[in-house]
Amino acid sequence: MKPATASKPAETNDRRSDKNQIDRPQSLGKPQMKWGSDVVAEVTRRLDLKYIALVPGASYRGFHDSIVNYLGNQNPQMVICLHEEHAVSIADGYGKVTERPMAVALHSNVGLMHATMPIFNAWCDRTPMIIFGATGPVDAHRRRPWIDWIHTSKDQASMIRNYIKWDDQPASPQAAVESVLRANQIARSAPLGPVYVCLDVGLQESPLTEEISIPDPARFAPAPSPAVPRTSLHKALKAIDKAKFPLILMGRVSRRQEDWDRRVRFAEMIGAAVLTSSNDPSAFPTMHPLHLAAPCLRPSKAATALIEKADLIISLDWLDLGGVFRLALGTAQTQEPADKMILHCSVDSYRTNGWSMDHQAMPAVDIPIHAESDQFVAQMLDEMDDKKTPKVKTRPETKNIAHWNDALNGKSSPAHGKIMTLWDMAMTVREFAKKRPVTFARLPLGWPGEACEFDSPLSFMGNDGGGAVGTGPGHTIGTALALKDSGRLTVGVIGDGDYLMGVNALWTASHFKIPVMIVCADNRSYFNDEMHQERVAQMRSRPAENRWIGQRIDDPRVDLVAMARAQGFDSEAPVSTPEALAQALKKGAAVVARGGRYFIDSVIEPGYADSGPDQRAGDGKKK
Ligand SMILES: Cc1ncc(C[n+]2csc(CCOP(=O)(O)OP(=O)(O)O)c2C)c(N)n1
Ligand SMILES: [Mg+2]
Repeated sequence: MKPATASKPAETNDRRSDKNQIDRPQSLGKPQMKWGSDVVAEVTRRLDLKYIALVPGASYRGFHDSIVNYLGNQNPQMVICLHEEHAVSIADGYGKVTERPMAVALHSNVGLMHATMPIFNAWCDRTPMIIFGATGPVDAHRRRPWIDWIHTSKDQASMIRNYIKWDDQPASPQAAVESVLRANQIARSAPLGPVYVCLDVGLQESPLTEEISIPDPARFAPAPSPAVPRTSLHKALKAIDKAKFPLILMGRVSRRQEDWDRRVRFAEMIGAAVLTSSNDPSAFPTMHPLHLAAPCLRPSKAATALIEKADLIISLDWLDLGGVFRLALGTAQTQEPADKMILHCSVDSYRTNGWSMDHQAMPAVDIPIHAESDQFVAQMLDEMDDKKTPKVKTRPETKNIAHWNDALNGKSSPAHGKIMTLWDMAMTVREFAKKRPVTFARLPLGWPGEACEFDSPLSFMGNDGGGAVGTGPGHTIGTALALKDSGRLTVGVIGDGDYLMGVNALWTASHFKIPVMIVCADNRSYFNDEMHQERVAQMRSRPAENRWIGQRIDDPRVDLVAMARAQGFDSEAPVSTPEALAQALKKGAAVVARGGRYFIDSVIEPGYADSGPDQRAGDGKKK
């Protein structure tokens, strides 16, 4: 936005009230492509990247000028952030919803250093993202004294190369065209992920000496996902026919409604039980009669029983298949693989490297499928349609198992009249979300799977793939940006530690008038780690009552509401009972429906819903 002047306040306010009129440049005339950075901006526009999240910096002042004064700050539009960590987290939240990259611009080495953690997180999330960085001038002769020298690093991408799919530092405007087109192609090829293009100041700030032609990006588009060989489809069909109790582990799948519908049809046609992960975005209707145990990350008792019973496991890119078998079946990792027929569908090995262990333990697999899960499901349905397989197959074994929701037996009502536990809070939120289309951008540690009533691929966007505290606010705002015209209510439920680490992401939501609600599970503690300290103390026969030291965030108590209000959010006093939380949620929904932003400080007893350590605290041993 142009700074307000005393003579024209009304005009400034009017401009600000139209969300498409935020931060509009003036007096552009008819901009011509004249500088190196204009070429990069032009290719970015043709790739239809709507936003570029950034914290400014002189290393990319040429590119910055090109976005404002050459592109008119539209397609992409700058999304200004108060920390590089938020810029990347917002792009991650946006990319998870849309499965399309958002652009990010990071200042030289120092901005990139601030951004490393959420870039790792985006890598683990398999989120597409095009990150522009800057350095130089690489030509030392052109460097300004001091500042240009400290902000020039050789091989800057080496800071993040282990957790991005590709990087480049083009040396000419012509090379930059190819570089950005390739960045787009790689980021959008499965498995999706972040890429980095570092722009030399010399390249950005040099005038063009010849006309640069920019080809049609459609001819540099990513190829469709690889198809499943027919022999593998036939093997899968045979295994399904033979199985008495097939179980589908629905892991990383697409956000598309038609893929969701196909997954439901597939499970129904083969009569398989279904499990989903509480860490990944929603993959299957959790209230469906075949979704037999509540979503979980570490297998719960009910999930373990299903895994034990299954004679065929169909893993749709389940995040940690080997780990799940180890936990549920007590098997030793590779040496003693699960004694079941296992089909595993994933393209993950296309991007696995030797630095990051996020590929997880290696499971033994009888029918490996090197394709994306939804491609596999679509081809399986085609095969079954061709064979005229009956539409719905009910297996007696599946029919006789109680649904997780029935098994709650009234436990879903929160206790009234006293300070909430996380369970009470979760049940109150579940009740609230039943009445409207809600997208949970995030859910906090220890959140019970029993509160996860999901009926759409956009019900839940999954948690931080990299276990990265501080990304919750940014993810929530990026999700809300992607969904702002969808009619869905975006809610980020996050821990107080996560909130406080990423809190100044909230300002960006206010500046861009992004409708969103943030609800903080405020236990005044890094509680997850209290559980770890308790466990260590117990293992060492030391006093577990000291577990809170170095973990509690309550002396002084941080005014979470004030921190939200200071950045333009509406909020009221903290709530600590289910009744007050229900009221606050209703009020917040009304504020957000009017295009506003609402924050709720939901005070809870320290503790998790199962009164045990969260998934991250586990030692992997079978209990
Ligand atoms: C960047 C980062 N720092 C530290 C940790 C270790 N850690 C894991 S969970 C956690 C506590 C998070 O606190 P909060 O969001 O309040 O959730 P709670 O544990 O209270 O449920 C911490 C510090 C981490 N995962 N990431
Ligand atoms: Mg906490």
